[in-house]
Amino acid sequence: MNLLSIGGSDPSSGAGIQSDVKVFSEFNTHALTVITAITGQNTTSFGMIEPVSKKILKNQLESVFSDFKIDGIKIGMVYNSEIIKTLYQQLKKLKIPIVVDPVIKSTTGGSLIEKSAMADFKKYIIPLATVITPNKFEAEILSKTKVNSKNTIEKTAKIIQKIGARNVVITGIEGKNNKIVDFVLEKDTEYWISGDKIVNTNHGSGCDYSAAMIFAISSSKTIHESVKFAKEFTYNSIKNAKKVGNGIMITNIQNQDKINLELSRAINEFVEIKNIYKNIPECQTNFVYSKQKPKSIKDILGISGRIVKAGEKVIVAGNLTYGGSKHVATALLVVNKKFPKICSAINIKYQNSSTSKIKKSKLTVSSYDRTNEPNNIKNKGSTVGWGIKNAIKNLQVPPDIIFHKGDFGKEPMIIIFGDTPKSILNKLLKIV
Ligand code: PXL
Repeated sequence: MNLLSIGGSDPSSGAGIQSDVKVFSEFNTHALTVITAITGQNTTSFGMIEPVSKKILKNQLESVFSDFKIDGIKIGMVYNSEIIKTLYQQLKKLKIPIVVDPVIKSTTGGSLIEKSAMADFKKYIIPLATVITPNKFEAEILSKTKVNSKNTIEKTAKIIQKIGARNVVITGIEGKNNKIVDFVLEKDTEYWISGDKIVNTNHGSGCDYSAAMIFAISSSKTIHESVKFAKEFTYNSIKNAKKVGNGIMITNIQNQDKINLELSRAINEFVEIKNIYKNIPECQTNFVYSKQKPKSIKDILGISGRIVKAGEKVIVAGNLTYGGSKHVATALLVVNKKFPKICSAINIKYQNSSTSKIKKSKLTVSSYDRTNEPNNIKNKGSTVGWGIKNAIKNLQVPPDIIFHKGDFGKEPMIIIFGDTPKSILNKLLKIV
């Protein structure tokens, strides 16, 4: 996946373009950048701003758009009217998701947009937004409304939606009991998403939020899922913030839930494998990754929906959640009990062409026969556990693949096993 960040350069790498490159890379996507302005700043003070010329801005845009398929765009600092109008000319005809982070002031006090450009920002940039992510302060300025109650937050979001953003997420509202709440206004619904508050002053959290948001939306997550994803990602980045310079801390996107990140990355790669839709079974696909020594499927991360076929495309319908998969997670649990290194699995369609490829792959393969399944297990519905147990009974080394050829009304299936999601992809590419 290629994601484009349009914004300002921050030499401290806490925010702006540099921060977005870090976040996009963490998701294993390719980060493209178009720089609108160069700032001089660090963790203690904000120095100069020099906007780039229209000429080089246009040339940067043409460079990325003429070469790359871009899956999503994040717009951050835009600074002045000339930049805003130039961006609009390039972006107005696009049909890809755009997240607008309406940055107005930096934490250290710098103005990130000229006052005289606010009208053009509303006229040209806000209507480009699939999602706009103002904090309370930014929402007040955009809507010219003071936010001091639930009602005024809703009213403010509606004003911003009227200006042209399809979905509005007002972030970081102080809630009761040490909670931080985001308010979400979609086309026809509105709701609040609450999370724990962390008290620290940091540089970069807004950028992390909107960057994670464009990744989630470009990965076909719904607005609701994307908000939850961005919120959790940002929570972790704030929790892990580091004092790198002499002033405020910089958010740190490392040390996120590694299981979640590795699986997200692998799912991303999986859906982009050419013609992979042909390998999605009727019951769809799940891809799971377990904590060490799982006790139950609650210790195994999986998609709460499935990876599904949509024509010749494959999309992820659902969220990564512990306990999100029953079938594939149960299979993994059984294998992991005997072979504790095996922590990841995916199910794909069994087809006649699979047999010869599996043979050639030299992977360790086992199988079970569903027609031998005792009736009491069939009726209880725990077939997969029974089948996998049978398939590994005589194995001395961990299985790479376990398949079955179905039963009356039951679809044949392959499950691939491995230590990590990445190793699953390597095995998968040998047999599809
Ligand atoms: O966090 C907003 C932001 C965005 N872009 C740049 C910045 C900042 C905050 O300082 O410097 C370039």
